[in-house]
Amino acid sequence: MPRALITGITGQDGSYLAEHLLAKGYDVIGMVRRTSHHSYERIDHLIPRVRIVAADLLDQHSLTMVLQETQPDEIYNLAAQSFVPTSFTQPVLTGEFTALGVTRILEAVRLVSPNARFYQASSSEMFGKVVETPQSESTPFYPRSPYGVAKLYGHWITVNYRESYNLYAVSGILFNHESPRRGMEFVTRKVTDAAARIKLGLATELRMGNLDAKRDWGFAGDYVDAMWRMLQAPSPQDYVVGTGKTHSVEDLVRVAFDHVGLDWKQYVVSDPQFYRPAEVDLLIADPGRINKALGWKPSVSFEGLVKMMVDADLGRLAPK
Ligand code: NAP
Ligand code: G4F
Repeated sequence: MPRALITGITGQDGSYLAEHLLAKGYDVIGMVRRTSHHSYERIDHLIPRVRIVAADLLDQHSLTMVLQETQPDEIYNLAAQSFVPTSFTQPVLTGEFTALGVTRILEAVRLVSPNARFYQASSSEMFGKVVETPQSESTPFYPRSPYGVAKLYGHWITVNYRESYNLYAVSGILFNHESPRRGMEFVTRKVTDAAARIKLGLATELRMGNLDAKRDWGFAGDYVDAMWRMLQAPSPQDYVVGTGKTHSVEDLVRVAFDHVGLDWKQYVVSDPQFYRPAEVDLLIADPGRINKALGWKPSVSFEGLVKMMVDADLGRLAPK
């Protein structure tokens, strides 16, 4: 039975990846950081099928000890400070988690588990102010936030450890992926939750930032399969993962409100607090490499994704 260690198992992707690997017969170990209360809402249903171990991206010794104790065959490094606006208000902490945290775990891999296969959760935010459209593995990077800059460090240190120490280490450059388990502050979930609340009479308006920004949005359940495929390939390579289609935030709002039979223009209010110091205007993936080399394709359309999320929020919020 292959053994996998997932950092960030309590997050959106960690929960889907744990389900995916359990279904494939893996022994799954999830790394969590110590908090005063458990944040296991996304993985409650998987316990005790996954083993939980404690460590922190800030603490080198704890990462080394986890690898020594668990001896995984595959390591998925999903843990990070992942919210772009927080990276503007907490840029140093974001760098510690999202940039240097990658070096810490790679150091542990190099010293303790050099034969393990390593996946780094890189991001389309690294393309930022895009210099080419669509964006592929060869597109130059131009990050636009401390988060994007930190992810770029994590990306290059992964490439560097692969080339320097011959590790099987890959970087998946994933475009935005969403689900009913998405954190509430990200735009998709904020919108689907608000559409459901307004429909049910629990809210009266939705305060938003830039409606013109465009993203390549897919379903998180599809993207964890791409992560797994990358670690099964005969040789380590980096891949862009996205749908190849882009939509504006306004499209997102329209589809969500249409789905509950409401006119979005009557409820959406522009609020300066949700605009960013620097914006990423347009992201759209060229997923040609992963399509061809690993046979990966997305299974959920943009409209299907938004409706799935609205329906899940309606189901959660409706009176029982
Ligand atoms: P998420 O829901 O924000 O989950 C982040 C995870 O990291 C949580 O489990 C969190 O634990 C953990 N974490 C944060 N700081 C930590 C620390 N110091 N030590 C240990 N664990 C820590 O993120 P996601 O959407 O699942 O994304 C997974 C990864 O993919 C992230 O690295 C993200 O940056 C990257 N990514 C995401 C997308 C996307 O569209 N979702 C696209 C490209 C790349 P707590 O529960 O304790 O907070
Ligand atoms: O949902 P978002 O906060 O995601 P963003 O910034 O694209 O980052 C996400 O995707 C990245 C992959 O490209 C990940 F690496 C990262 O970890 C994260 O998962 O915002 C999407 C867009 C932005 O252009 C933002 O300005 O929506 C716009 N937006 C407009 N109004 C808003 C809002 N975003 C949020 N969060 N809240 C608003 O009210």
